[in-house]
Amino acid sequence: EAPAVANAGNTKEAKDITLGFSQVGAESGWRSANTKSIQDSAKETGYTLKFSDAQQKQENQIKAIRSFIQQKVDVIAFSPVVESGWDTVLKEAKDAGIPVVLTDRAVDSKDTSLYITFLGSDFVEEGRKAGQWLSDQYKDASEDINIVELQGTTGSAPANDRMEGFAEVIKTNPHLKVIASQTGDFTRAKGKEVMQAFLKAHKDIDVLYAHNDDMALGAIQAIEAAGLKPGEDIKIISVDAVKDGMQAASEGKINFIVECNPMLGPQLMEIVQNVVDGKSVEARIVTEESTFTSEQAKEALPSRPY
Ligand code: GYE
Repeated sequence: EAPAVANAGNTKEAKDITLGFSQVGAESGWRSANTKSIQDSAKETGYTLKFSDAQQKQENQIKAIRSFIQQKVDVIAFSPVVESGWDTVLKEAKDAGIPVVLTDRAVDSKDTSLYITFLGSDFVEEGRKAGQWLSDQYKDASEDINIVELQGTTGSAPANDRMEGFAEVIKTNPHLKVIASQTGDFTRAKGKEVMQAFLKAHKDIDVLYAHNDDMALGAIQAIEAAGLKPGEDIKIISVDAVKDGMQAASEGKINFIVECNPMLGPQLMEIVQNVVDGKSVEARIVTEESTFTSEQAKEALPSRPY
């Protein structure tokens, strides 16, 4: 028997609860782990999941949300590819009486009544952790340290915030200089391509800060192809701590990884349950995360779940 839940006097069995989820895409290892977590958790709870992949395009997400509204799902959840431009469609959901949950990425809407809660990481804090490690590494530097930055998807919360947190911390050390910063769209292919261009344009790159592991992994290919040693000739910091990233870290090719947890499924299903039950939900739910040096990555790798 599926557990019954109540909504304003009506009881609904788990199997009668439908969640519409609009995913960003399949751009990275993080995203694949996130999708799997959501699909597995929906199955476990017995909810019906309508899952839609937007292929990194906002217009596809807006279409998916409109279709969820038409299908009268019980709850809509989505991970907004970029921060701005959501007010109209979120108002449509609100007018239809369908609660919306933001997962993973934030929106910049002033009207916070347009969604119930935002479940995800603190990306500014992730950027600060990356900057702090670097700042500590070079606290005695007497010359300029040239940093190149591979940004995530332009206009996305993690790209904006990881850039901001990092900049905030490294500015306390005047020798840390970001000499180039460009988007690699969170993908391996673009990370490689942009790093190739960085290497052509700048002869003296000391550090790469990549907003995710996949871009760092692409950049590592470009660095090796240029006859340089990743992790030695160029120090590398990235964010996520997915398996391939942790593998590269354990081999010393990535020096420091800031963890970003993609396993949001179980918490999302709990939120859906509470929303359907008419219970109150916290407006912001932050996931817990740590960091890994190469040595710590080597130790943690065998027991990483994703
Ligand atoms: O870091 C990156 C993915 O929004 C936190 O998106 C997520 C980011 C993650 O493509 O790998």
